[in-house]
Amino acid sequence: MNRFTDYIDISGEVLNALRSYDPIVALESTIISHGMPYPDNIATALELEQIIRDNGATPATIAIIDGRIKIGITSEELEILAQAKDVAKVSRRDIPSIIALGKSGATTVASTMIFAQLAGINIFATGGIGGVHRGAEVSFDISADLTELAQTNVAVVCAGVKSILDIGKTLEKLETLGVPVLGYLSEEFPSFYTRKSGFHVDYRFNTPKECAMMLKTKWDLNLDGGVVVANPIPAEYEANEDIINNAINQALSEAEKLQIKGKEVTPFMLAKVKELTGGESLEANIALVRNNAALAAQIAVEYCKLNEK
Ligand code: PSU
Ligand code: MN
Repeated sequence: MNRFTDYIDISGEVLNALRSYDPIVALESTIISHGMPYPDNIATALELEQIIRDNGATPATIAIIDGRIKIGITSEELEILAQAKDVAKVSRRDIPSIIALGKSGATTVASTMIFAQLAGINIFATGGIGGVHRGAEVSFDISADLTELAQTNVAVVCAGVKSILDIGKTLEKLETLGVPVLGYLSEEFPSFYTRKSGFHVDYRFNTPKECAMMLKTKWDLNLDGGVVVANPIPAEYEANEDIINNAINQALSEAEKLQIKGKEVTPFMLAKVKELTGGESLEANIALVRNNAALAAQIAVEYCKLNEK
């Protein structure tokens, strides 16, 4: 017997939406605990939830609190995640240990996808996904987000990947894994802080309805796995490319000097880039996740309509 429900607490708001087959958008918590400074992280998390409601869907922020999987969190739980004391970064392989030990954890793209799918949610908004790190041919550092996208049926609306990663290798790996990459109103794959990366996407999609039809088609055909919906940052919020690239290069050389390894690499790089670019990167980061939350909600609304027919 499948006992996964024994481990999950679903908030009243999300439960109501699930029961009436209303559109729902999942949100991750690593972006709160390890991706943004306090208290901007709380303000942003609350704002994202509101943007999703304003666009006609129900937000479901996902995390592990004291060994319980939370689908939809309270303001007290948000405070715990935002302060990030004793909050682990939880990817697929960390899940059973964190739960069995009764600890709290912030979910990455991979683990948020897993819990979203368990709860019956298939659209998820975030900032950027993990990918193939620069120098992966030596370090083997490739995010578990990519293998999750290959097997878990959740669409991830993001602003591409940060150039702390090797964008070309990340796209190659997604191709190998059979993960579709859609460009929303764009022929180019965005690089998080800026709209361009020099790499193209296979297909441009122009409306939330087109995206929803693509998702329905994929999953109707039992083509298991996720989809990357790449939604470039709005032009007025783009960061200065030179400032970002200088910061990334400096952060990379510091990570190498300090021999940062394993799951610490991404949080270290994110924190360093943030420190070196100050307000510039944070403002862009907040603007792009807002943009992704709105699009994800619009896709979720259209996806629900298609399934009502
Ligand atoms: N990239 C960002 N911001 C983030 C992350 C990545 O620009 O907050 C987080 C996401 O939660 C992502 C995780 O799933 O880092 C990837 O970590 P790793 O590379 O260790 O798999
Ligand atoms: Mn890694």
